[in-house]
Amino acid sequence: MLSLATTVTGLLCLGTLIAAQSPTGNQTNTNTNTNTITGLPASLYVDNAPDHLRPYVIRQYATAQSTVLRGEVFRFYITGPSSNNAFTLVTVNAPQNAVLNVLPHIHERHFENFYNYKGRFQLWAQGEDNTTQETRVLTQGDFGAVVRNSTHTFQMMDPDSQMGGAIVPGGFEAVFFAIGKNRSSTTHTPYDPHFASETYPLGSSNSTMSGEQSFDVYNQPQFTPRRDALNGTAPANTTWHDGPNALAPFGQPYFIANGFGPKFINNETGYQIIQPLVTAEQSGDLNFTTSTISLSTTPENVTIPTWQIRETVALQVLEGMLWVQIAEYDVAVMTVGDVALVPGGVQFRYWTETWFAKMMVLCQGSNGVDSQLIARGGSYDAVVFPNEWV
Ligand SMILES: [Cu+2]
Repeated sequence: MLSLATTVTGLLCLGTLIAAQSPTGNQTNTNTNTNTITGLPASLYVDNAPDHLRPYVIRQYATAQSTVLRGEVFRFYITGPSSNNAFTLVTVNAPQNAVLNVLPHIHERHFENFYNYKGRFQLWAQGEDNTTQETRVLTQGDFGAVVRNSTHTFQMMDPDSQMGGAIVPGGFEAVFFAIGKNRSSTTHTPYDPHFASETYPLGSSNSTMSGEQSFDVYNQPQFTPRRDALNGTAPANTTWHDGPNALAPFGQPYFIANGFGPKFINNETGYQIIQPLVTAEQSGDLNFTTSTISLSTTPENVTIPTWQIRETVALQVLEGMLWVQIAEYDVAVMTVGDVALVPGGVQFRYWTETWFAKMMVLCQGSNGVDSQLIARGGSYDAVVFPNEWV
């Protein structure tokens, strides 16, 4: 149903734009049709991230420049070119793995976010200056921030796992294009099932990020991942799914279990619960924020607000469905995993008509959707909104 609706919407947009074009190339816009999208491509929907900054919506499991590396399928919903280097948004689908999925390594210039969309994976991170080596088993909604100069690695643990998140600044996908294999799939299956029965020894030729220093990958062969996690965490004195997690000071890696991080509520237009994962403090000079936002429906008689933010914003649906209207495009109805990218300065609105929806917001700069909602909201101590409207 959804893909049919998408196709129909795409065709209607195309028809509108073609009808509006003047055969003489006259630049004067005398067309009063409000559906005309001046200077923007006819369709909002893409199957691969565009090669330049523009508004777009890309569906979960779209081609998204799919790349295979060691049995993992990487999809790049947002790339350096599609975000003007603001950020890359990648997901990884892979089978359970008996060994590490990647050699331990460091990025000197890139901040790598690890979000668990489903299943389980284990993440290791150790900050600069030989701070303690930390590891966590991440389940759905858990988050790990691998700041620059942290040694890190990961291992997929469940057959139906999906890992991913933002890498800042944008453009890091280049290393995967260089060393991975271009993938095509007629069915768009999350990953190829035969990957599950194959083995991918670490360090085999053309299978790891070994020696890819020009791409900001510095292997750390001396790093031995600790295997002493108990209840999904090590060292033993760490809080994981049994108490609150704070965002770390600038420069340190950290982990936030789903629902155990800081929470804020904004009730200007229905309820929105904002759970920051990275704020301006943690991103520093990289200057980005990312949060999850849990949304109620919009009460009757409340006008859905129009946003216009100076810098680029991306929304990805995590639960329920999201309605997004960008520039003069028709409303996009988005479901789990779908991504919308809105360049700075472009007007947009979002809302949900499902009773509970959750999305990830990714904002360039320090005044994005999440920061503004928090500034106009208040602290909150729950992951769900109240029983009654205010
Ligand atoms: Cu990395």
